[in-house]
Amino acid sequence: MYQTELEKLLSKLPLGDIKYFDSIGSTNDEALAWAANDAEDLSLVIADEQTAGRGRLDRKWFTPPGTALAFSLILRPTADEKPHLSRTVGWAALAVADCLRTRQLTPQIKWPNDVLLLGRKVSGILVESVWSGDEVDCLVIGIGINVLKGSIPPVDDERQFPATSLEDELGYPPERAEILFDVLSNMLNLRPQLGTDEFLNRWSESLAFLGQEVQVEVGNEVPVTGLILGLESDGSLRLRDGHDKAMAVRFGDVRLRPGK
Ligand code: BT5
Repeated sequence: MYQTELEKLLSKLPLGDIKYFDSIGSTNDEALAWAANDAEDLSLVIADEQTAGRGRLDRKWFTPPGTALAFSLILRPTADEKPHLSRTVGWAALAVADCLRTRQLTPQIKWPNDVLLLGRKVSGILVESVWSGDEVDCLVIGIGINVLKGSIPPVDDERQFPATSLEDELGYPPERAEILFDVLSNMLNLRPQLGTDEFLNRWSESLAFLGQEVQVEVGNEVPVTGLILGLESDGSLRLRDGHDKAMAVRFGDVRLRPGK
């Protein structure tokens, strides 16, 4: 039923091939293998359930059946897009945020890869690359969205940040297929803007805790406290520390929390 509805809606978009699974380990793993093989640009892997959904650094991403969106879009970047690939996570986050805005919600992007509603995580993004020598050949853009209440992980899980679902925030259960359609259309529409200043500004303006103090933990280093100033051109986070010194935090093993 879900698959038929999805296929009908998605046939209206100029995507590559689509693989649908009732249950899978991780849509990103499937998409990475497909991308390394012969997947065409904008091919898509969608699953109703993930049994080994992944976040960054192999953290778990919870995707129980019948409740969430879990999908991975394969991007074969053009030569023009290759200099801007560090902005990909922002591209996906803005596409999710724009979809939620059209439903009268107020999303914020917790840099680098979470979308929040009223301070709770509703969506997570995991971008992974397939290399050819020292060049990125393909990107896999994995997006998980908590649509119905049942998609929220149990509190005793390894959850590090409060979570919510669209159903909780809207007060009614939205159609998963429609949310997926909107996020993918937004991605297609935003794609030509990836390298523009306008794109970077829109991403910056959507940041959670903009102008506020946050604690940033990189790897196992001592957390740094700073004020979020915005984004660097490559999508790194621009902060000002307690000594008025500006600094940039690059992607990687970064955890961000509101300051005290
Ligand atoms: C992320 O990692 O937020 C990236 C999640 C990407 C998931 C998609 S689903 C489709 C594709 N296939 C995959 O296998 N992955 C991608 P990170 O920032 O590391 O956050 C992971 C943390 O989020 C976990 O350690 C938990 O604390 C929390 N978490 C797990 N499941 C959650 C959920 N459904 N909602 C909110 N938080 C969750």
